[in-house]
This record gives sequence, structure tokens and C-alpha cells, in this order.
Amino acid sequence: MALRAFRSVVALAGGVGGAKLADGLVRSMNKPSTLTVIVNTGDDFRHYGLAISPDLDTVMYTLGGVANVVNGWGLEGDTTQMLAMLRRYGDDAWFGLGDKDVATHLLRTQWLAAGVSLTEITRRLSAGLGVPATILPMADQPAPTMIHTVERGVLPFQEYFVRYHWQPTIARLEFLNADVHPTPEAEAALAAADLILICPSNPLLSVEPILNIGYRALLEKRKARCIAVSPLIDGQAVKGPAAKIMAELDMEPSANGVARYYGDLIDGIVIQTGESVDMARALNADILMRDIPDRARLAYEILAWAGKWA
Ligand code: FO1
Repeated sequence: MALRAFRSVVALAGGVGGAKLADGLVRSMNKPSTLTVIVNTGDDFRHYGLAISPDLDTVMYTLGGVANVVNGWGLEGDTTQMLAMLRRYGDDAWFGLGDKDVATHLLRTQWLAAGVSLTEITRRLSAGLGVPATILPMADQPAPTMIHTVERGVLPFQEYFVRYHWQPTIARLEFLNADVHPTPEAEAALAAADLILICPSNPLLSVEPILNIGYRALLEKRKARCIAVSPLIDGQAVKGPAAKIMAELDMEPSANGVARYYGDLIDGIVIQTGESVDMARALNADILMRDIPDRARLAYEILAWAGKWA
């Protein structure tokens, strides 16, 4: 069945889960160039003086076909000689920077220092990797997510997520985003969209940082329908701490909890086969993307469903 061709699809995405669905969309849409992915930058940080944007890189590497297939982040076939050398000097080198991956951070750091916007930097890097869709950072200014934990006090995101393997208990999330706003490019993309998707990313860690800087208000006055994809299967995250954090913040760690969290921001939700939610419009599908064909299949099912009513 030929898919109704949406003129322009905008997807809000975080890391690995968002990148996988974006990849599926690129593979199943008639024209991948009509896809824009707005990506969380709350996980960004400076490390060894390098400007690192993990979610932007994960989406870019995935859509460029060069992402590490096991981890989802980093580059396929990358090496760790630099990390080994850092450790030889006694550095604990807790963040897994690959040798080829560093090229991305070097250019991003250099271009930021030259006054180039993160939006333009992302365009240049994506073009270099032949990415067929448009990848936009949610903002051009830093908006770091800080994790207030019970056991270790306030942690910058990557210390919580990578150094401490997201084990500390979260007391609250803090988004250091005063005076940070959606970029004009992202705002224009949302306004022009005839379908908006919230990818199966962590609602609290990956999607809320986007909503929190002004996208919630933009979605509240959206013209296009907005569909979320649950990142949980049977109350468990496919990858990462989504269910753990929802429970720690007294939310129901289930597809229904996700639907409630997004509330009126969404017109429909895609949930795992066999599950149910209070929302009227729900599509049951196998939302586990085990491999690349799964990604394209799920994206196709979502677009076909949306084509009927969105
Ligand atoms: N995640 C890890 O769990 N361990 C790592 O060592 C790690 C290194 C890393 C390097 C570059 C990059 O772009 C991402 C990296 N990630 C790593 C993933 C990243 O921390 C998370 O995927 C996001 O920030 C959360 O979505």
C-alpha cells in the first residue's frame, strides 16, 4: 500500500531509541529529505575541553549509516587508542570517546570557538556523512540537564548516565535553560510539519529537556497531529533508565504513564502489542527495533496509521 506522502514530518528525538526510529523513517518515507529530527542537547558537555553532543552524534551517525550497531552510540569499527593512552597517564577516562569519534568533537569545538552555531555545525557534519534528513539541535545555546541524586548530590548528566551507570536514585531533574529557546530553524520546521512524532526516547531525560525550553508551548498550538512512541515494553525500558526514573519520580512506569505524561501534547500513541492505554488513539505494534528491517517496519506502520487519521 502506498503511504500517504506527508509533506513534512518532524520528529523529536533523544539518543539511541530516537535515532533508530528516525532511521526507520528515512528508510520508509518516499522522500527522506522531508524528515526533520529535532534533537535533545541536554546531555551535551565539555570533556577534556571538547564540546560533545551525544544525542546529536547518535542520530547523525545512525542516519549516516556509520553508528556502532551494538551500542547505538559512537562509530562502527572505532578504536580506543586515545583512551588507553589517557589511562596510561593515570586518567580514569570514564567516558568512552572513540578515536574516530573525536574528529567530530574537534570540529564542533573549533567551529563553536569561531562563532559558528550548533545548528550550522550539525548541518556541516551531517552533510559530511551524507545524512539524507535534516538534523537540528533543539537550541543553539547550552541547556545542560543536571541530575539531583540521593546518593551523590547534583551530577552533570554524563556523570550520572555513564560514570555512575544511571544507578544513583534521582531526587529531581534540573534543566539549566534560562533564556534558552527553540532555534528559528526548529520552530519553522515544527510550524511547517503535517505530522509530528515524539520518538521512543526517555520522556524525562531526553524529551522533557526539549519540551522544557519552549517546544511544549509550540506543541500546544500545533496544527499537525502529534504521535508519541512508547519507549517502554511491559513497563521496562528497551534501553537505559526510563522506567527506573519514572518510578523514582513517582510516575507509572508504563505506556500509560508515558501517555499521561505527554497528555494533550499528543493525539495518539504507539504501544507494544498486547498493551493498552487510556488514550483514545493508540496503535498496537511490535515497537522493539531489533534490527534495521524492524526500524523500517515500525516506521512504515506508524506512517500508515497516521496517514489514515492524522
Ligand atoms: N554511553 C555509555 O553508556 N557509555 C559511554 O562510554 C558512552 C560514550 C559515548 C561517547 C560519545 C557519544 O556520542 C555517546 C556516548 N555514550 C556513552 C552515549 C551517551 O552517553 C548517551 O547515549 C546519551 O547521552 C543518552 O541518550
